[in-house]
Amino acid sequence: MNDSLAVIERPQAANSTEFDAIVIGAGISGIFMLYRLRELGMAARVFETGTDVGGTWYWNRYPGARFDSESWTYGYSFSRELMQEWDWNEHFSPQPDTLAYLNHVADKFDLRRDMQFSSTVTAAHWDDAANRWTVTLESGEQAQSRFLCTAVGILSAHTMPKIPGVESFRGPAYHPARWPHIPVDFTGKRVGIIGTGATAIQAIPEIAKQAKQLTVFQRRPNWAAPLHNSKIGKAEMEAIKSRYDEIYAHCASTPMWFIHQADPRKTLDVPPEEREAFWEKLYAEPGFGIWLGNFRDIGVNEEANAAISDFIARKIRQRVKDPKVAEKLIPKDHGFGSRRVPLESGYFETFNRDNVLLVDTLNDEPIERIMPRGVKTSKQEHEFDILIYATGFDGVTGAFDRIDIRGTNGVRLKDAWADSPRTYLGMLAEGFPNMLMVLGPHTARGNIPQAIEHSVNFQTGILRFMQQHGYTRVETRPEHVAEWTETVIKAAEKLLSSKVDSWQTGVNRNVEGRSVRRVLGYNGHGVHFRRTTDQVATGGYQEFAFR
Ligand code: NA7
Repeated sequence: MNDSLAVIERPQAANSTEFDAIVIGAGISGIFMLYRLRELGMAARVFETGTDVGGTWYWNRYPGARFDSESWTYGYSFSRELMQEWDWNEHFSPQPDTLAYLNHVADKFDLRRDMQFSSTVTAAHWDDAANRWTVTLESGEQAQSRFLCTAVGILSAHTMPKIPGVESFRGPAYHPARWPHIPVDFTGKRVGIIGTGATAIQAIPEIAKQAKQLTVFQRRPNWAAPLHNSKIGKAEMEAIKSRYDEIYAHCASTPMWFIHQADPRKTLDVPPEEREAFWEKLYAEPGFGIWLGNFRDIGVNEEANAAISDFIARKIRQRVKDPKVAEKLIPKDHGFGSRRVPLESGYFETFNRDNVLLVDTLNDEPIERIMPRGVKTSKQEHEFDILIYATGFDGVTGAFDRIDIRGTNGVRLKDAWADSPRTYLGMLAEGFPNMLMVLGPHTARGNIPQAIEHSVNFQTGILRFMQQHGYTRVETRPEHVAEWTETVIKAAEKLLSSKVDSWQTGVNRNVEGRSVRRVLGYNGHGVHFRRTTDQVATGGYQEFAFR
């Protein structure tokens, strides 16, 4: 941890278009990247589509939006002062608090003066002769830089459903990732929501409390488990603050950098009664424990997975009064934890309300089209005042695909990654010199802010090394890209999640060419990833080619 905000910043004219580094995105990644670039004395400019900082937490303002991870593990750890002065109000921070936190960080370190908002990057082209990037904004404005830092997020390219008539609905229609900045009033309204992923599972209970009628269009159900959120009192927050070193060190030792550590036992080695008692305990505890703190083989062994899936299914049957509705809410096509597990606050009980209707669009009532007044299914027309498309994102590579990024010889990143991304550590791509990716494909993720900090620290370590040696250009070496790509693909092979369609396996049928599964993340142990990056750094970055 390092508090020092250095240093030798190069003075930069306000209207300059020449930078040492351009950062795309002012979310958690872009904020921290800018902070570190400044420490290196680099002139940097952040371009951001939104009107302010926050990224995911700027856009996703839908009711119920909050962390599914413990707030006190989900902040930055680079500044002790920041950690000690910020009080989290809830164990799982609601979106407005998180956005306030990110604004606080931007203010504290005076970051906004190097950020340009309402500025969508549409293209970034590498000029091999000049050794620099030219970045183009939607406005036509251009800027140049030696380094391009992509801080575009893994879930920022939201997708609308491919349903005929989507544009024809007459009332207000929202995607949660483009939620209005003033709260939507659902009082007395008939509301339809399409999609039942993590987003909808947070939003549905909140909307149901207000709306006159809420109709949920579910294509495939998702397994979900209770969040058990609660407030954090003053004394508790002080106790957390006193343990931050210990908490972050513990997270760094777990597979996905969360507080949760898998139980070393194998599911079927544990007697059934003991298993049940363990699962009851996990189900009653806050957070991802039921998923990430479970027996170590639930994500790889079919039989073990069937046992935990059966336990969660029984919970759903207990919580949902109408057995037919309960059955519809229980996934049959994939096991518990093989897609990202949404955490919920009263989601299943919401279907016991008189004003909530579940429509199973896979088995009972396929959606045929969106109409001016609502949604037409094979059976009827459902009329609505408000429609919500909680239909997700083109995950991980989607945000890259939306920018015309071209590397050496004019090769487009989208073409280079058409079948599958190829990177070294998920941080540099072959043929794209001086492009540093935070949360790029094939990197370690899990606890996102901790992954971001690790990644930015490693990447700015490369930049520092370059400064020390007078290098101006860094590239991956093909053999290391090949080796890393193979490592990543191998690590995913044994996982049950690799056999399931989801944004994590790169499937989104609302996007052309995205119906085939791909490996998009590094699924090895977080400790292994840290060790690998540490070895590369201490070894003098020999895996990279410098000029
Ligand atoms: P998800 O988890 O990708 O969920 C999207 C949902 O939308 C899911 O239920 C989809 O059903 C449904 N969907 C998508 N397209 C359609 C169409 N065309 N028709 C009907 N239903 C559709 O996105 P979220 O925003 O909920 O969560 C994303 C991540 O954000 C989450 O994992 C957390 O990490 C935070 P399907 O399952 O494809 O049948």
